[in-house]
Amino acid sequence: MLERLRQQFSDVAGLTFEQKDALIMIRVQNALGQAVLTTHGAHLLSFQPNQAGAKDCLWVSEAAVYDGSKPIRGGIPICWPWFGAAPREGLPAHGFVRNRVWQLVAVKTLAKGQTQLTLETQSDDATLAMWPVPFKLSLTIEVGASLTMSLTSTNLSDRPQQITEAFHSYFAISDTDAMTVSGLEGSECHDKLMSSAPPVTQSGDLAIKPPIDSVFLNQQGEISIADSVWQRQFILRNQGTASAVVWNPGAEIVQGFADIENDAWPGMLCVEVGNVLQNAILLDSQSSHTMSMTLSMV
Ligand code: TA6
Repeated sequence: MLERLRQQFSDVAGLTFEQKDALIMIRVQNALGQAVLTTHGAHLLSFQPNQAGAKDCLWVSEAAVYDGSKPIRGGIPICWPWFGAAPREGLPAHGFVRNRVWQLVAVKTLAKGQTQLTLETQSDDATLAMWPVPFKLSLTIEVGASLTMSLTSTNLSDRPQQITEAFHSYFAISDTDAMTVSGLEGSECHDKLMSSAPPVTQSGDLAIKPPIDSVFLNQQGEISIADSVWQRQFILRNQGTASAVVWNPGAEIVQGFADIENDAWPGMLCVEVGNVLQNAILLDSQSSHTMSMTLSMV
């Protein structure tokens, strides 16, 4: 597989492949930025614009597992065709595509120097046993001074199908105390840690006080994630999404995660965008839907 990929894409500058435990890692380097992803889950693990002194935008756990048995903890996992708890017992949370090997089908250099990669996965006997819907999923990732990810879902069945989905991004941060998230104002906040509480309308910016696990429905406009210590801000510009999720487990809940060190939670913050809960997408038969996110760092 590694050799086949090296040969297939030998003409693309700045693209290298390597093995990490059971997974194939793809490293992208161009004049504008750099990134690392793996075919396991089409999971992006690292993104850094080529700015002087820039640190990685993404956090990956020191205790992450690369043996292919479970999704990697950190980076940008793709949750699909459901977000959160599975529709029935025995199925994985956040869907199954983050734990499948995707195919890298195309890589090209765009006119302004970004590298664009396309990965795909589709239904097979294993997915149909979990979710009886024929589908195709295509992800394009553009690595430049900013990062753009676009996920296109196609319903190949003969009837409408509902999906929920998210880019479950883990951002690298100085400390949760230093973080403020803006752009959620006016959205409908569901606090998953107080599931009996009615939703409230979000007012103003969100200061991060872990634990936090909140879903913001009907979110519109760009989201900014400001780090007052590292003095940087992530800007998320989204299309085809109506929901955002903010998550950090904090000191107690983190102890339930075998793949996060107990003291690592202050260094990461998940700000996810997608279509979840009542913002689910209803895909007509033989039709497609695309959600995209552009991440810039200022
Ligand atoms: O997006 C927040 C969340 O759904 C939390 O409830 C939390 O459990 C987290 O994702 C991690 O989920 P995972 O399935 O990756 O362990």
